[in-house]
Amino acid sequence: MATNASLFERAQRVIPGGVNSPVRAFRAVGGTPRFIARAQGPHLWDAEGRRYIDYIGSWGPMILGHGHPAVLEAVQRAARDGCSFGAPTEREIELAEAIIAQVPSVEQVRLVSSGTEAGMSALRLARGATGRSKFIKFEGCYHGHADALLVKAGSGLATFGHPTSAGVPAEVVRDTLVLEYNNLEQLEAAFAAQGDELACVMIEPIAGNMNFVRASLPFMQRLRELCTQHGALLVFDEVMTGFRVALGSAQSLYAQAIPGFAPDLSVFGKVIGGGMPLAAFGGPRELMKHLAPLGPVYQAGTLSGNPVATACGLATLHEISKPGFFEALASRTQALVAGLMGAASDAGVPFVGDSQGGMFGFFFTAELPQNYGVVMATDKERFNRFFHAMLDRGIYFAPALYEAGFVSAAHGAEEIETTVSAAREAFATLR
Ligand code: KE4
Repeated sequence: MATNASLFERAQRVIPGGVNSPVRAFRAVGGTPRFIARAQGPHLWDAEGRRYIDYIGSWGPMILGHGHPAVLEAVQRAARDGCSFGAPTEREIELAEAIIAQVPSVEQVRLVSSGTEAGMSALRLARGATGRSKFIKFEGCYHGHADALLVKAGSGLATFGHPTSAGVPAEVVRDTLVLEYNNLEQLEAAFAAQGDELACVMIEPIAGNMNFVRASLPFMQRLRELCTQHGALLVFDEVMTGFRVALGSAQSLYAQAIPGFAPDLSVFGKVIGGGMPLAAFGGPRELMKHLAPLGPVYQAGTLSGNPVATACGLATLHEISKPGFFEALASRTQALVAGLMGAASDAGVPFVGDSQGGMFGFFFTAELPQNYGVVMATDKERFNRFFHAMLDRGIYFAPALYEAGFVSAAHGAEEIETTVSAAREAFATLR
């Protein structure tokens, strides 16, 4: 029987780093990645037959758990009718209608195949619609690997970014301004200096790419005001939070707290594809009309709106739209975080967590971090030891301290209890 180690060794011969996405290689936590053979409900099984409770859920999509019967049936039926046509289908209309039904700020959506493609296209649309090139993103937010978005803060305030990746020419990120998340002072200064030159501000409303950091209400309210005042578009990257933290996505939470709040463009992915390659970006007709074939902003894709992926996404959205779904998911996720915090407190280990809907995060520190710098200053050594102590006990958390975690509807009270009791043992080793 192949082992994780033998598969990893073989994979590295033919795939760079042995993985098709870097975070899967366990380089942040060390050790050998688990090669997954199959999954069902809240569980994964690796190549050695070892079972894990899965808190990654494919980095968000598997909100129903693995192998939901209604989703499987929809995917099998769709595949039998044809895997791809390169022509419009009714199901693309149905999925667009299902997304729009839950997100009042979106009147039209364009379906694509990945969050990167959706974020890249939303940026191009914002630039095309405003005729401006500059835009703001925040340190610690990830919007996919399009060149203009692979950028870190420049030195000092309101200076333009530097590429975070080789192969990205400096001129491509010359118009990308990177600010500190939740930093009102930097936001005010940046808009004062060049607000009228900004095409947009792109933000993860709850930043799941620095584990779990909420944008504060004062920050988000001021961001909305400044964008409106200067004619810059507010782009919500909800690839991770969309249909995950609430049925109406994160923007519905801000709209509850800030009357009339809405972003101008939204980016979705993960949950809306139910685990198949599907993402989307959308907004008011006034903005979406700039897109080809109507307008001059070009964007296209061979597999956009793929008939099997749309079937998977539709079946998923149908299930999560059922009454009580998010209340049950949120209480299960809250029970997990409360259980972990209680176990850490009993062991005297500085540990704090937060959650919204089916998304959670935790840090080895006393207070919830408000920005990337604080997240990266938390206790990495303890995180990595905890990760492996839990993995050894059959609990699979995200293999990096800057990643979020996800609970599915298939995680029952038993899985939460098993996880918390494993954590009690793991925290005891961290004293
Ligand atoms: P994809 O191109 O990976 O489908 O989506 C990019 C993306 C865009 N926006 C946000 C907020 C995202 O979280 C992502 C992708 N998330 C990562 C997890 N941190 C995917 C995991 C990976 O890169 O393998």
